[in-house]
Amino acid sequence: MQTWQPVPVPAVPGTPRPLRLYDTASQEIRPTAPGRTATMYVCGITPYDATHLGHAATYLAFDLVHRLWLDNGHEVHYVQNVTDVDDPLLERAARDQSDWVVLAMRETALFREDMEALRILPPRDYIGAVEAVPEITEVIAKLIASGVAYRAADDTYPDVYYDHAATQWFGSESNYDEPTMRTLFAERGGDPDRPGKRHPLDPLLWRMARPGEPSWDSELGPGRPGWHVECSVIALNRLGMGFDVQGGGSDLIFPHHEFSAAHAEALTGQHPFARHYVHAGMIGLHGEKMSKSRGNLVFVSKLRGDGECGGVDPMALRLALLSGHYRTDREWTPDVLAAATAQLAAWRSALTRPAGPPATDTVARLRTHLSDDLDTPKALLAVDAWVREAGTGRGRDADAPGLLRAAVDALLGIEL
Ligand code: 5CA
Ligand code: ZN
Repeated sequence: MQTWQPVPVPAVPGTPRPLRLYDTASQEIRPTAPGRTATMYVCGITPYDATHLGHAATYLAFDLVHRLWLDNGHEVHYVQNVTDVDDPLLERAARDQSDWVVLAMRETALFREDMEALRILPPRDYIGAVEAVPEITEVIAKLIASGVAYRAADDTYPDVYYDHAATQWFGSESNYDEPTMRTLFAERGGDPDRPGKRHPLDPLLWRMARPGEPSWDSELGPGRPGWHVECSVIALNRLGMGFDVQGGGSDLIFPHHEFSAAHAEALTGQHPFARHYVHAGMIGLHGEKMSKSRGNLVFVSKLRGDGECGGVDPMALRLALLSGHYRTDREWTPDVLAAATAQLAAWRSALTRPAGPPATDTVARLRTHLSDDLDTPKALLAVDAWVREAGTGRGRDADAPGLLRAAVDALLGIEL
């Protein structure tokens, strides 16, 4: 799939700091340890509605990972998928009597625009499930051949399922116990009660064609892929086993990331699939997780286009979403945006001065906080402190505004 346009990332003088991130599997903050090329897979959208602030917050968190690795001199091989065929997309298209392909293309195009407006660096590989069907079916056939996948006992629709307990590593990503897994499996797209499965937790790999549903011919028979195997295969075929970061929102911890890892581990006999599993907290509105199914959404595109003054500045949106820590579930309110808008104006005004207080320490603090599990609240306070001092007019360092501008651009992605 076509990806989106990058923005330039300025080099920042001074000493970079290696990035440490919380890993859901080991439940601790650990250093990331990429080779020359850092590798990251982040789960992409299911394009049946526009990008909301929850999506934006999650992609923004991984954009900071990307930027900190760049600051450390790594190249970054970033892969993201688009779940451009799945039940929620087909259901929405049916509800609106629209073509699911057109719906997916439209919402993906809007997502690209939103990502560009927010200055989120694009993935190198942006891959749709549909274009990946041949590589996915190849893997499913191998899983069947090795005995870890099976056909449901159903003469009409012998769908393919994965034996959830096929490897000794199952559960090591989420650390959830079985009752929790069962609850989440039922809530998040699983089919625990499907007759013909060997175990309620076994996830779908290949759904045989039903009347009126899109399907692809393959050695498995006509059908379409399940959700977890899609990400498993797209990541594995581009990044290999043991890539640096698998990312997404915390609603993907189970079953999605557990099974994405499990499929790849069963296929290769190697562990781990990813060296860090990194999860962003949920953005809520009116006390509930912002979600397409609940409909309590604030759209990035709507905010950009809104208002008498020609819409919200995407940099204010970016700052607003960075004002909370990425792992914290947090509420979106108009106050969060108002505070960020004022903060952005203060930062910009301070930088219009020809000189300011020395910024070397501020940049070092920015790096220290961001490399410590992306502590954006502290990073923003460091910039605030410089801006306050600049406001006194006593600073005489003519290089300081330029240095700070470059650091805020490169590390926080905010153009001042
Ligand atoms: N296509 C799958 C992943 S393969 C999917 O989950 N798509 S999605 O459109 O539902 O979500 C896209 C990303 O946004 C996921 O990482 C998800 O965890 C994240 N996300 C969804 N809602 C929120 C929210 N309210 N707050 C933060 N992140 C969210
Ligand atoms: Zn995914």
